[in-house]
Amino acid sequence: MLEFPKDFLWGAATSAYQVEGNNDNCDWWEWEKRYGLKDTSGSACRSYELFTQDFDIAHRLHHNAHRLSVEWSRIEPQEGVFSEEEISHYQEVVRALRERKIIPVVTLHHFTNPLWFSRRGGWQDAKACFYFVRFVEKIVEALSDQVRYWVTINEPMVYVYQSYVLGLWPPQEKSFSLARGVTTKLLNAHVQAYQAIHRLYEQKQSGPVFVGIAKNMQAFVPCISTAVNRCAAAVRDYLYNYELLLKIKKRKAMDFIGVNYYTRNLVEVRGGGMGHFLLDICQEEHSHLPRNTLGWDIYPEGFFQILMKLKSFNLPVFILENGICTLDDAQRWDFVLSHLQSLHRAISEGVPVLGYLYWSLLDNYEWDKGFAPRFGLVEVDYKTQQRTIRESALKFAEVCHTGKVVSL
Ligand code: IFM
Repeated sequence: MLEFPKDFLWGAATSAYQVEGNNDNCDWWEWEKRYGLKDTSGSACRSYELFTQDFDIAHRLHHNAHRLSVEWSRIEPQEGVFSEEEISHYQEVVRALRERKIIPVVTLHHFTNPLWFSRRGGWQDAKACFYFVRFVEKIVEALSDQVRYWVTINEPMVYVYQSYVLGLWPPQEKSFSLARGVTTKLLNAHVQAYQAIHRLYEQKQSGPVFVGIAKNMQAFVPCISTAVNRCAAAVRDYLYNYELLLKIKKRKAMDFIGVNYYTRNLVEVRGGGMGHFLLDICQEEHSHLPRNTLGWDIYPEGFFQILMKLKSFNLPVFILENGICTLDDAQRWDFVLSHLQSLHRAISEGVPVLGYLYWSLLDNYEWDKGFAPRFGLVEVDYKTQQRTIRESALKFAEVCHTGKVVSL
């Protein structure tokens, strides 16, 4: 048996837009309709109302931590106007977790922006950081006596890639220079939010606080091992996985590194020029790895490699997301087990890890992919909102309870 550290944090993650439902005052709500998506988020999992039921399930599954996000567009529905009612709602939500002895891990930005903010230019606006930090101060102040773990921004590079490189997600821009500008804004927003949160806790003498960012990390593997593919894989690994983290570390603005890991990227440069070098992936069927229902390779080895490279940061690592969408629940359990084995291997080789949160507690709204991908430990019937605990959830519950998994 492989044994995890005694005070390890075990649980699952969600985000407001994907589970709450009816977040009708943000850019995604408007965009998903304008874009004509087959599935719009609608009432999603109705967790805005059903959160106590969801947390009862997490409690029964022996989770001792839970990651959720607060929805900026609810809290600040108009520029500079804060809703006391919504702030109380989130106070109630984190209280509900604590009453169940579940440690809340709260994300402040998870892809969505208030409509007023996006209409001003969103993350391109010169005052973007100012607006974000003002919101952060307001909500952190309200939750500081109940929350110790904060995640400033979820997957900044994914946001930039989807919204400013691919031009798929709102605001659907396609420009390397905008992408660079927004990346810098997100970096500054993180640093300023980090400083604001620490300042607040010091002023209130609210005890220790831990602030990090949720970094999506991918293994970059050359497909055919040519010099150009190897070189592109190394460059992408640095730019995508580490550059931002190194900058944050340099500015001393991170108490832990939040890692979201799912898959690998099979690098195959198919033409000349920077675009090909940075973005091309294998288009043939060269990968023989099993995949999730979105076609992502399942590659637990990459998880280990990435964690090992984080060792040099000398900071605790917190796995904030790791999961699979699949219609085969046995495959879900294989995924979790193999990734936990990789994680344990990294821990035993000296990587300090605080905890592991599976993505996701519930099936939920997978952005432009709609409701079809099933990531949940718990199945959601979107017609009745009935929750059904999957077999994999029970197996994971045993791990959360004992802190042990079978060895390879
Ligand atoms: O659903 C997303 C989540 O919002 C961010 N990380 C990846 C998940 C699966 O795609």
